[in-house]
Amino acid sequence: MFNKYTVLWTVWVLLSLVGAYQVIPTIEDGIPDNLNITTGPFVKIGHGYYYIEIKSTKNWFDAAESCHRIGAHLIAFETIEEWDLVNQYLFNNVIDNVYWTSGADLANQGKHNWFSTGEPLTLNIWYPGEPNNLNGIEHCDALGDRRSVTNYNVLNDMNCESQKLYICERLYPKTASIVIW
Ligand SMILES: [Ca+2]
Ligand SMILES: [Ca+2]
Repeated sequence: MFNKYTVLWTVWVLLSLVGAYQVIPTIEDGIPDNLNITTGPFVKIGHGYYYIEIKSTKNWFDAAESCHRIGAHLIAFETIEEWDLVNQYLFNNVIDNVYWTSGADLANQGKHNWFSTGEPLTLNIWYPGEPNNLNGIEHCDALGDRRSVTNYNVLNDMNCESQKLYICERLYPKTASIVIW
């Protein structure tokens, strides 16, 4: 009999607790501005976090592996806003060279996708006449080679084996929090 009341009392306490507090888990994109978290070596540009290698040149495959080693991928430009913001950042900081992106047509010749996301490269960010697969050996897409003042940089398919700098992009951080109400 005692055990029965103990069980009932325990259930009541648990129900009271559940009734008194609403526990609301939430997951949001990004990091709240009031949290002082160091995201280095990644720099925040717009909503994205990027690592720009400005010293060590590598072939495209090696560059991709280097990004993976720091929990990132070669950059993919999903929107023209991202393209503009990153290029403005490079321009403002006088980071002026040629950088591997994740763009490539290694899977299907002539069809350039962002290798890091699998999505097709649909933005009009190519230099006129590119991608041209020059000499039949250009399958990896590099950003750079500023050729006009209005367009900071351009995209060009190049030989994947050539040594270039590169830009990695970290998948958006998420903030998990629990609200107890
Ligand atoms: Ca991106
Ligand atoms: Ca080319």
